Amino acid sequence: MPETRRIVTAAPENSETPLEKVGSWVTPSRLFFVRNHFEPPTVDPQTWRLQVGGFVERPREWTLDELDALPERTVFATMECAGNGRSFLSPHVHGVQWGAGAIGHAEWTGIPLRAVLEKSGVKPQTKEILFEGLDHGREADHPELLSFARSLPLAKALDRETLLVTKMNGEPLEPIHGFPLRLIVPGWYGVASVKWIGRIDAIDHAFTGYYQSKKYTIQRRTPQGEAQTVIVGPMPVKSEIVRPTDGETLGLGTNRIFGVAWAGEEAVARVEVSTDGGDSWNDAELLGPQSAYSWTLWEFLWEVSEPGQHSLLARATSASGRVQPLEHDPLLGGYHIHFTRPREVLVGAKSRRQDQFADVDALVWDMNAFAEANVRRPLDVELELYEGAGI
Ligand SMILES: Nc1nc2c(c(=O)[nH]1)N[C@H]1C(S)=C(S)[C@@H](COP(=O)(O)O)O[C@H]1N2
Ligand SMILES: [Mo]
Repeated sequence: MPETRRIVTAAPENSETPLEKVGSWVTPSRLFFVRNHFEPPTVDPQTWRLQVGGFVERPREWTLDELDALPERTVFATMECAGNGRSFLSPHVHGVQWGAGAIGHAEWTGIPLRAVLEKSGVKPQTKEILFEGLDHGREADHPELLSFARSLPLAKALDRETLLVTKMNGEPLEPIHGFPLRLIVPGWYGVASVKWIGRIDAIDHAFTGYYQSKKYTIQRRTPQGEAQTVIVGPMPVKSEIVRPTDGETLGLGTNRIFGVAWAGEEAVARVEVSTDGGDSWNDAELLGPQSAYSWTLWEFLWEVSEPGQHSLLARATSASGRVQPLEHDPLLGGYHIHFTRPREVLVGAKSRRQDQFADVDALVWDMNAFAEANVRRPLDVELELYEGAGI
């Protein structure tokens, strides 16, 4: 059976990347998680138009062919849903009950949003750029018909790596991932990356639509100790142990602890692993590129000589020194769930299993492809292989 996404809700589809099967730096599109608030719209690319308006000198509409004629750019970026990991919270928080898999890393190709905005001439009073999807429906606490819409501050909208994407992993966008056109906001939680875009408007005020007022906001403590409401934006630093999985039985000898780590708009600088519930920490080895927006794969080879129960933890540090927290801050509610979550494993007296990480070739291939596409950055794409590791 080929791997598939793991369904969390069927209609509309909300589904997870089968994270424990990750064997490549780029997540295949068909395994890449899906987050839909409404049923995906069916879009006819022949009649589809992108409307650009609001505070611009030259409002206009674009056909797909006209957009395709503009210069392309490619960005590798990790996208995580802001509610990823919600099912691990205690007490329970309302919302889609994601496990760890509302995340993926892909190669996104399209037109810099900036290029399209420049063609229309953004007026000086513009504060934000607003994006509206073609999907709509109703929410339990919002009985009137609602479109999925989000805005970006002008500076992030004009960033050269904020793209209007037509291709994911080198192929035309799949309908469920936003065909024919979606936004990708590298380093930000997925909610910013509006799918099935129909309209873009330059606006002169802060947008307060449903998905950035009623939902997708967090509370933060100011330096003065006051709680402040903030719209979900850049992703914080986080790591995830991919293998072994919770409750897995390992063998004596060398066990590979393998995972991913990301830090939003920053690169990951360090991942540490604890095999004793947080009493002591060891540096993991970072595999392949460490660059802004992209997750970094890592491994730690754990020598175990005694059988027993172990609590495994991983924590990541970003390039600027931000460290993944050990606890979930309740002020964050059901978003920004990036605390270190223990994996409980049992080390048995024997049973050394073959290393399941058999697709290392694919991983190295991905990393080399990235290296070619990003020749400006120095890269270390070496990956060592170990025989007979425990997982
Ligand atoms: N139009 C539209 N865009 C959307 C959404 C949506 O429901 N409708 N969901 C957002 C959220 S919350 C996430 S996490 C990402 C998920 O993108 P994916 O389904 O391609 O993984 O899309 C974002 N863009
Ligand atoms: Mo999301």
